[in-house]
Amino acid sequence: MEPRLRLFFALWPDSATSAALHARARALHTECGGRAMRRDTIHLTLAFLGDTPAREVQRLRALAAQVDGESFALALDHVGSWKRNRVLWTGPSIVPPALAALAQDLEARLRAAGFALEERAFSPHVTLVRNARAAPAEAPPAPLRWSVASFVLVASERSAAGAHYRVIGRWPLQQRV
Ligand code: 2AM
Repeated sequence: MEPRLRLFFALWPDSATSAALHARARALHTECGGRAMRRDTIHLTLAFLGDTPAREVQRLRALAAQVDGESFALALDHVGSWKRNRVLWTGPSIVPPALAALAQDLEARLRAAGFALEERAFSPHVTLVRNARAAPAEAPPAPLRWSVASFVLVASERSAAGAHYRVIGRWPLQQRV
């Protein structure tokens, strides 16, 4: 059988940002129960491809290298919860134009290359807790600033310890002058 991978494009936090996001996840877990994301799994998804033949990675790499995105600062100043799947997440209250443009460019290139994507609108979020028992307090969180200078292609692998995310490609975003 042809090998397959579960793939998605994402923003991957640097070490200081992932530590701060993980601290936020632990605080939410203390408040609302559920299961905090492990530090090494915390990310923001740009485009979810799902189950894909492994041979497509080469084409995905070529496509990602064509993306002409700009670096940006992301202010993670909002915490939200989704009742339907009991996810607690953090995200920006204002989506930076460079992030919207990056997600849009990537999506357009993926669709043009024949990759099937879901129709739902891009809603940038970092999942912090799953299976939460309650919604978090309304209080705004301490501001967390993430300097985004690259995006990645990730393979999601399952093991006894849970999901493991392997970064299989990284592309820089242009520094604005
Ligand atoms: P989530 O954090 O809201 O669950 C890997 O599964 C990543 O892809 C997660 O960040 C997940 O978002 C996102 N994703 C987007 N669409 C998905 C889908 N249809 N199935 C699974 N994960 C999806």
